[in-house]
Amino acid sequence: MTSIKTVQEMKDAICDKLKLRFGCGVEDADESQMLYASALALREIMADMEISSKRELRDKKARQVHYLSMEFLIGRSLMKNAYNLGLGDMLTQAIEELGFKSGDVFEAEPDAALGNGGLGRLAACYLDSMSTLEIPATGYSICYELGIFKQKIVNGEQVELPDIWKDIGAAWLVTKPQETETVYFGGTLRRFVDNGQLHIVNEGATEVLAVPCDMEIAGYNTDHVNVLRLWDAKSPAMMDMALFAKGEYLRAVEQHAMVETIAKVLYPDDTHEEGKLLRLKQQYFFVSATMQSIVRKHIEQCGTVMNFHEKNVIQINDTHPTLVIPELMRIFMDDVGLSWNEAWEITRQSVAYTNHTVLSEALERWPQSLIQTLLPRIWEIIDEIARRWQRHVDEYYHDTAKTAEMAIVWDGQVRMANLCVATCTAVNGVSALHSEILRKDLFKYACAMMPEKFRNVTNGIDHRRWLSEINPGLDSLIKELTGGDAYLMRPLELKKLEAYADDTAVLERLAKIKHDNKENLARHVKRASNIVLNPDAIFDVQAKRLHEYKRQLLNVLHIISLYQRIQDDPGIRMQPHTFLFGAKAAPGYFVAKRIIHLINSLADQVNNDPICKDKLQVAFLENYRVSLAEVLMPASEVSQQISLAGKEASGTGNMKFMMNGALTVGTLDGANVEMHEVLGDENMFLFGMHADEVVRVRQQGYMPQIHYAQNYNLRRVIDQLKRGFRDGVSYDDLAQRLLMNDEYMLLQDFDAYCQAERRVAETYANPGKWNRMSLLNIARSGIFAADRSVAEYADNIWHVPHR
Ligand code: 26V
Repeated sequence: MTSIKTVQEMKDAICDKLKLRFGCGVEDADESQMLYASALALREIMADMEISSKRELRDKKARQVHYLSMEFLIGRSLMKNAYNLGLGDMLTQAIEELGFKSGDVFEAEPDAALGNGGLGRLAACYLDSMSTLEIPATGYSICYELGIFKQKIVNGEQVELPDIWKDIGAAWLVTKPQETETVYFGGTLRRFVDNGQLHIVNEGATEVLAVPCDMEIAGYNTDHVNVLRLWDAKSPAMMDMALFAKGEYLRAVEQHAMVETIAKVLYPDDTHEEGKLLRLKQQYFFVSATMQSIVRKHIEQCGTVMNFHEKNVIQINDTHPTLVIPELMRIFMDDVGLSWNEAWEITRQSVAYTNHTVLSEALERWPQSLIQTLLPRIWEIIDEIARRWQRHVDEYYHDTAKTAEMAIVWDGQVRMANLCVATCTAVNGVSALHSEILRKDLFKYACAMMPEKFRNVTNGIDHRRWLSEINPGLDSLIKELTGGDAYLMRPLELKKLEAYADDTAVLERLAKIKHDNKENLARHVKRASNIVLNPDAIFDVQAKRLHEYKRQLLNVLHIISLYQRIQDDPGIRMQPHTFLFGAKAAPGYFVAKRIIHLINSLADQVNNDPICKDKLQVAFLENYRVSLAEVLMPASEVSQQISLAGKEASGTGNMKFMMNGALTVGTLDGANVEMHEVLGDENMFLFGMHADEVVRVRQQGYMPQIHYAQNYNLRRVIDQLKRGFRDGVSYDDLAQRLLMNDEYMLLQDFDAYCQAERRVAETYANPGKWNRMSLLNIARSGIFAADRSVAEYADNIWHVPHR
């Protein structure tokens, strides 16, 4: 087995790769080439480990997990892989000794940003835990040429630029053309009987080649390596010289171009998005390639598919990969020759579904006509599943309203969530509250019929990345106080920190670490955007996708009211307060983009008003992404988790902030509820309506204008929105939206929110108290480690053993 044991060996390995890949010596290499060569050096080790992990799986014939997700928000991998292999320090030293600043080399790595936000980052954290817990698992997605767009702020507004990552990012990918699959779109079905057997063939379909590009995922402190398989789309026409020879050059090129758009770009999450043909093509493309590949390997191993469900479990990450269900049925019936009932039993027992949102506009529905033409055979199978399901529901309830609500095909639409719920062995939400809402509300009738299916697995984060790797100061303090690095494998060890809750020396060290991290962020922001942050101000942060339900606008309303208070009394003594935002808006989500513009207008006003000096500052951090979060989390002191209760399925940013010692201002929503359970009222700043109150207030007829009429401060803030700020842009549209509709009830929670922010400022004025709370947040964050979540999936849903 290849191994690197000394700094010298690491340097040799890097120089070797520089020579092979770029034909240059270290004296001629730049940072990107050093990065690439370092990646190749690590990959050589991981490749050996991948091969032996596969060998072991084959020998043991163990059950495997297949995690299907349209998104994996990986971020950077060089430091992460080095860390997991135990080579972090050695790599850093080798790079330095070769004459480079290691920081510059690590920063040269582009984020692999194949995801939008929480759902994709969760999948990436789970890959790490699955490898670390030595679970045989594979992730599957699309090898998008362009990840989530790069955000530029121009005159206060978001502008999207393409995210070209593969030139360098490809260092982590190994293409395996010998494992190419073919995916078929369109065509017409023809049935014929041969030897007494009914056969179905699809004639005239468009063929797309799916070529796997594998990324190795090393676990921490283990030789176990799993793989993330990203499918690239290639046109067979390009390879089929016959078409060219027949003078069909243009058709060949046209088809080639059409096919290769499939893996071109990641769809930005837009909850209002119409069912787009290209998105459906992407979904079926990666699902079909994945299932063909899994079944093929299974048959090679076992010679039969009758035990498929015993050896494989397929996790459906949100409804995006739902077509696995009809695709598996198709393969079992049409390719293998099983009967419907046989195929159904095996399929049903192989699939599990995780729901990540209750927003009704985000629940996927596809026009029946689209599926019919694009995927004729898949449509037949869905239609049959839907018919059987409907009969079953009818016999159970004898209630047409319920049948309608639970239907898979209804009103010319295919409802993907209902297809998952009807079929899967397990359905889970991602926090206790969210799972409860699935059981009591979204899927209530299905749950009453099949309560045993419904589970909860509260989300978790990779604490090795999100604490140990990115916050080295805190990491060493924890290791010192808890007596070693046990917490890296057993995150609940963090609890030991509680013993120091009243140790002033420890609390002061904690404060010093935070301050250093704030200075580090300030340097970073200065370099990236030329904004000067005051490291002595409270760093109060809201970083997440921009969505109205997450209520960034509520944060803005409060900042405006603070600003007005300073205008009323410029001599006011207050703790300097810096509000930081990071957020991308879906390019088609107009209101979200207006809110970004507003934040920038407000920042421009406040930061240029001399009365705000050393009091108030607002900064919008451009292009929020994994690698920016890695600098931001360790530097944050206040974490804004202020969604309308009942809307945020879980949140995972909330966990990253908590683990790095930030205190949460939050509603009782998503995983905040479970944070509150371990922290108590005294260690976070809760405010606002609870989920059931939200329902009640809505039923009673919510009238936002009443708050406007009755609350002077609020009225002043909203009037300011209408007038706008010194850049002359009016935000009357946003003001009207709040007054007329206020779907997410900002005005209802405004007062409670301002009070919570007041408690934040008061508490911050007492550093002893603040630092104690901060320490307790870190100490009690262990349950939010992804290792815990993945172990729960393994025990309760996948039924696979783990470390
Ligand atoms: C919807 C769409 C619609 C069409 C275009 C592309 C696209 C991509 C994603 C989505 C839905 C995203 C759902 C989601 O990200 N949910 C988040 O999942 C996190 C992990 O469980 C959770 O912590 C967040 O609360 C939840 O919002």
